[in-house]
Amino acid sequence: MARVVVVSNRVAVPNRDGTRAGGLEVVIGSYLKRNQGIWFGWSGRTVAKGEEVTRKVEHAGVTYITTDLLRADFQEYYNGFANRMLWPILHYRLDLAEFSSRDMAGYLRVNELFADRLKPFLKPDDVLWVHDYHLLPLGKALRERGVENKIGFFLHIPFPPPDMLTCLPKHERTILSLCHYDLVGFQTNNDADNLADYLSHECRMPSRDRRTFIAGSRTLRIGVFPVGVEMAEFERLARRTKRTAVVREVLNSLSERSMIIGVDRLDYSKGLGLRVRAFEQFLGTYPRWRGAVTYLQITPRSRSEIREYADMERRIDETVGRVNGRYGEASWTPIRYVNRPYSRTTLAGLYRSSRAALVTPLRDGMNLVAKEYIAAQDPEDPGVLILSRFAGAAVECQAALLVNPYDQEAVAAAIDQALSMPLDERCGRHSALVKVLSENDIKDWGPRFVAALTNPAEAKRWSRRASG
Ligand code: GDG
Repeated sequence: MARVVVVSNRVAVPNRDGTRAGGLEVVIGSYLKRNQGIWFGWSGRTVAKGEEVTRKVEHAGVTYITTDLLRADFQEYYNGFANRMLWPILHYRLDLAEFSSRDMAGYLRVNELFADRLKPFLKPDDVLWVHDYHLLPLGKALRERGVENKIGFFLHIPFPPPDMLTCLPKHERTILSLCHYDLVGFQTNNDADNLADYLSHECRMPSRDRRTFIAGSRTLRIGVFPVGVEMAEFERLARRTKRTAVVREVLNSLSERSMIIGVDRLDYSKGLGLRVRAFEQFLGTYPRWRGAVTYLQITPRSRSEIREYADMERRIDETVGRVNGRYGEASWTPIRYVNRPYSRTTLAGLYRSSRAALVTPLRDGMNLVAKEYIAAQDPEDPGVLILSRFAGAAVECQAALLVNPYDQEAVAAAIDQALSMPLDERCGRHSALVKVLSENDIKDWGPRFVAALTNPAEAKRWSRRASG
């Protein structure tokens, strides 16, 4: 078996507290735990010129290679182009995108720097697997340095239609550079179709079947590989941790009230402001639930150094305060809003203790919280998932209560429906969801992608099988 070299912006070198919040780290960590290999990326440190270090650490069969970035490079590449331009555009938020050619130059420069620093570690038969929007042009930079290995790319976040992609100034320098990969993977067929449309209509690139494109002397294949979760392991973890002191303490503090849970990084794509307003509407429209249900929203901060994130944080704080002030009582706080991260085990126990989960992103590549919530439930007495139709997870989670997150009345009605749902309907929906999600356990995700990268016939098979 060829050695797999995973490349992502951030490398999660195992830490002791286990409270890191972020889908990509969870997914890659779970792949490398079983399949070993190398994980290359940024160390998380920014340094002054001349102080950059590339380090190599071995842990449980995985080699972690991390590299420092200069402060200015990080600012332009990460805070600038990746998170103020690509992240909003790829999440259909043209209104929040801020272009600067200086940031784009920094983005391209850091991708070249990654290629320079990675190349000395590569062996001729290594298979490279690059992750996410920070590294769209890394394949091109590696090819320019003579790397002829198989290189695949997986996008964890949504990929919008060409009309939006082409709002990205000089999009050929970033989006079109995907053609230097052998395989580009997406979460859903919708995302894959959008790249096919961009290549066919915008770039007039010939294709055989909208999943295979001829780009000069190279062939680019497009596939669909929805990320999943470890279903059985997560259920076991949730069963065990429901009895731990932290989870028991939360449950005791509810005084027999039902709990609704939300868990999201603090990000505008997650639709938190609208969600809190929908909960407010729910309390207004269905007064019988006042005092009978508590909504726990766990929201670790992310990217606080970017202005839009700081503004959003303030607005959500104000909305939560308003709802609690309007409906709360001395003995009951409707919304418990916490910005600190919890351990994965505590989260699992809290999911299992919640009567419903509110997962209402405005756009999401997949959304692992939705799947983790389903995995964590007690099959004899499961809670109900309320899920945005704009999360990639909605393709598989048709048995959830699917909602339009922009429609506050509909979300409020779905909360009422979830809390009133009879046991047999809850069990029926839950077993349908478990069946679908177990067929796409995260254990198979990485091997599937790597097989498709190294064996084109596999790619076709998987893109036909993946629904949506
Ligand atoms: C990107 C895409 C795609 C959250 N809070 C805590 C915590 N988390 C964990 C969750 C979950 C992960 O972080 C979040 O994953 P999501 O999928 O919900 O969202 P993103 O971080 O935006 O992930 C997304 C994903 O990549 C994978 O491809 O699904 O669409 O945007 O696992 O449980 N973990 C801990 N403490 C917390 O407080 N330990």
